[in-house]
Amino acid sequence: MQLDTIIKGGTIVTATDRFEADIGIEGGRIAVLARNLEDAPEIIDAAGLLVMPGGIDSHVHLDQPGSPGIVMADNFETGTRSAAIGGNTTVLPFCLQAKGQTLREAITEYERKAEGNCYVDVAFHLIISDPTPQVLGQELPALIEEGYTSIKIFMTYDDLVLRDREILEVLDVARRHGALVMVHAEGYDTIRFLTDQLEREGKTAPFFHGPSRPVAVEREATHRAISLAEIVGTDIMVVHVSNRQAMEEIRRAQQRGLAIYGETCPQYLVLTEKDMDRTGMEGSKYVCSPPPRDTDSQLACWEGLQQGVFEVFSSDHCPYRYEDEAGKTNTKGKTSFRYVPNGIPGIATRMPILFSEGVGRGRISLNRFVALTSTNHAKRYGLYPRKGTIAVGSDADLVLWDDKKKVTITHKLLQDGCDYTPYEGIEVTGWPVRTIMKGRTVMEDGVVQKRKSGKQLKRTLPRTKVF
Ligand code: DUC
Ligand code: ZN
Ligand code: ZN
Ligand code: ZN
Repeated sequence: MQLDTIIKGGTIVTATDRFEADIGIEGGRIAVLARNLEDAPEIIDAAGLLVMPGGIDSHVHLDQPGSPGIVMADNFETGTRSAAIGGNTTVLPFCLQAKGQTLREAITEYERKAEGNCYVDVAFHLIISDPTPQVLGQELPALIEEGYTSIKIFMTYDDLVLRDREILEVLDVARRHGALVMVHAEGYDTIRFLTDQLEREGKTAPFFHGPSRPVAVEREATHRAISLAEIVGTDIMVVHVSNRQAMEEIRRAQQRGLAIYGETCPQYLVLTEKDMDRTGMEGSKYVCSPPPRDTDSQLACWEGLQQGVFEVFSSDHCPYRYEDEAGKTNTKGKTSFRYVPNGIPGIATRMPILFSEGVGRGRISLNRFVALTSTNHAKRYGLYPRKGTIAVGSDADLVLWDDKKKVTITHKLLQDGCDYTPYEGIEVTGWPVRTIMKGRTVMEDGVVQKRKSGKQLKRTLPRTKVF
């Protein structure tokens, strides 16, 4: 066996193990795990570093159009570059079906945008906004068979919301063909009612984004989504869970034996509603949906991560520039939170924040960190064992992690297309110092290589049991 690369002297950490070994790489895959490997053209010294599966971020938005005039700050090039900075080797963005569009048209559009522009591997979820009989009866079943095995649906937003009947129809197709439905659980009518009421009272600052979609709005929709899934008899992933009451809905469903999965994100661990309470439009830098809540909600999200209610930790990277006509401060001449696009960047900061706040503070183990940032994403979304682990035969997608390195997060470090980070000034201990994809270095010490060798991945059905 002629190895191409050896990663030498590191401590390998997977979702289940921790051991000292060298990694021999051949043809982009892991060929051997053993002590004292020698003889390869490239030898990477990992002494004193943790060697973990490259991060998989299964919830990111790249180059997705917002409402008219609003432009997403990252395309596939800048978004995947920032992903590599943060130790990721695979991301799962969304392919958004616009109303009136076929799914196939949407896929063609997004795959064209991604082709040749990605620093890391990419696999698309579908967003269904227009579940016509043609989409549900023909397109979707065929696409699931092709490897588009996860679909996001929304219970809110003018352009995206599905009625319960439509949700049931999508869930039923997913059940019959084995796909996984990801649900944005916030109730449309209540948000509209509260938004109108707040505006009438002159409460239009970014802070009021929170009160326009309180915990009860998310809890109610979570409960309803779970009930609809139970009625149809299918699995769902409740994404971006922000608080205790929604988390408890998922926990109760799991305790009743339902296959309901949960995801939470960095913003729900380290931001609160107070971050939106700043002068002028400054608070809009923290506007995302669901909104950051309070410190008990943060505690609940930690509990969910610790206890397995949440099986994946994603960024929900959804970047809009702050100082830009096309971004956060474009309020169409009016100053209301209603016009602030919902979403914040976080593709590079996801792993460092969870590592520092989670592993560093003894809230989660190193193995759980790997499961939450990589392995469980691969299993749930049909990429395992090619992705998400360190094993012979798997892609050599790795992150070399300096667990002692102290970094103060600043936007400049992240190399995304946005103009700020909501995590500015946060100090973390532990940082990715090298990202390796299919055996080749993509990022070293904050420098991203020129080569954009990320590919679009085909996926299998997400049937693997994660725990
Ligand atoms: N949902 C997301 O998943 N991302 C950003 C905005 C939203 O509502
Ligand atoms: Zn969402
Ligand atoms: Zn309930
Ligand atoms: Zn999202």
